[in-house]
Amino acid sequence: MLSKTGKRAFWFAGGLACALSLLLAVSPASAAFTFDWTSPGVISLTDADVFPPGPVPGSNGENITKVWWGWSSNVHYFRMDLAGTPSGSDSADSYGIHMDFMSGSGDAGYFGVDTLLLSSFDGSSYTPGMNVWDGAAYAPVPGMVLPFTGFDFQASGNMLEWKLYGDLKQFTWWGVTEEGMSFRDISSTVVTTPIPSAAWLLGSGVVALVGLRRRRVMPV
Ligand SMILES: [Ca+2]
Ligand SMILES: [Ca+2]
Repeated sequence: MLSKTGKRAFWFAGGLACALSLLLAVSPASAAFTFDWTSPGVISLTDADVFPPGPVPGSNGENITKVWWGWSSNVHYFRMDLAGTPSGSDSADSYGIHMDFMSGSGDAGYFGVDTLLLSSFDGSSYTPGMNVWDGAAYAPVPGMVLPFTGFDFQASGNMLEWKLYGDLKQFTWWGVTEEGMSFRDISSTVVTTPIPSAAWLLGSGVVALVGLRRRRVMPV
């Protein structure tokens, strides 16, 4: 039997172990968005470094090896894996997700791409931003004119992640690295399927309800 003090020490030790394991679980070394890249519906494409779709990169820090997309609760997650961690001497000056989700809008000379999620790299840190085709050029978005409510970015070694808040329809995108305004690497095209089965079920439920209501008010 443990004494009162012994019991207290036991629970304290247990609590400490729990707290430590929690700290380890969220340790910044594995900092990443909470998104689970093994969840159903995730698309991942390994980049083959062929032309097309993109030029062969000049260095590991510019070389896209894999791109990822996932969707959860009105948030789109994009991920770009590189052959090496970008550094001052081995990097692209821009890492981006180039998207086309609005038909009839976008640069006709660039496959109708209308939205760029960009992260400029200065050799040590990233500056994220979003540019949208304004009819003549890709310009920073003054507030969210698109169906987005915001975006987020973070990098962990050779893994870059963008998080885009908003409900979008199906769209296409690819990962791009650029140096001095010229492409270094372009990944294969990803076509998203952002409507999960739960939303389809809800949608058909709403349709059924509307049908039911219509039938009820139909004159006899
Ligand atoms: Ca590549
Ligand atoms: Ca477009």
